[in-house]
Amino acid sequence: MATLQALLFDVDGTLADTERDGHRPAFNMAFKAAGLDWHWDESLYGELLEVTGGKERIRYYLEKFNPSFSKPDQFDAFVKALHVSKTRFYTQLMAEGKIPLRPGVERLINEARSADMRLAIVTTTTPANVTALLTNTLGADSESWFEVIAAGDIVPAKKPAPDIYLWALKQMNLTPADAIAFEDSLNGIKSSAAAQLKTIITINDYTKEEDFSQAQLVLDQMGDENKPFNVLSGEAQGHSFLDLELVKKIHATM
Ligand code: XBP
Ligand code: MG
Repeated sequence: MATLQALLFDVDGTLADTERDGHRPAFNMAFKAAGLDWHWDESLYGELLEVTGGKERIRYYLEKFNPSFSKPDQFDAFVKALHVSKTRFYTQLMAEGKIPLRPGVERLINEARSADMRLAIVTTTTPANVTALLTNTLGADSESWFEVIAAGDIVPAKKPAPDIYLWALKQMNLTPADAIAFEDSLNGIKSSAAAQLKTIITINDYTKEEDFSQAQLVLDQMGDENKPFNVLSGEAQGHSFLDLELVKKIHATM
């Protein structure tokens, strides 16, 4: 059994509940600023999350939920510009500091750093969004804690394809057996599992009904000493919150 060397973190939904209160309002602000009457409410956004990537999600929305919209001639450029505007609104929202990290995230990252564990971010969101979340929650220099930030359009095939995880592992010169992934969604675990990574899931409101049968451990949150997690599947082996020792035990199970 390989020794655990690296923790690979998804961002949206895993580090923070950014989808409902960050990305969704930012999309709506961009639509309004562009003079579009589109509005993505919480329930519609849940359906749109089927597709990862903001530009891809806009296209999917038009195809499936707003097919009568007459596309402008330069449609690719139109989607790109709308998405640039959305990223601007999203990073502004993060700068306002309204979206905290989920329980236990900062504690686990700090513990992993103290133990010289290697860290990476593996996400489909735009790199500027990762910077905005990390710097406004963990501090100005926190991006440098992560050896690799695999994000956005680095690989053309976003999650659920394994490509972004495989890219990150390659950059770190690691095999899948050397690392473990942290995810919150079905698209996320499809990606990490297809990259042969063991995966710990922390669910959220958008993902709680999804199929996590490929996960080694499914929790409602990472939790803290005074805020125990609920175990939805897998073995917490006597632990009440996700610390590095439990992560190592999960990594070591067959
Ligand atoms: C989240 C995503 C992203 C964000 C939007 O994936 O699918 O597309 O919703 O970000 P993950 P962009 O959980 O893997 O981070 O608009 O920048 O694409
Ligand atoms: Mg996610």
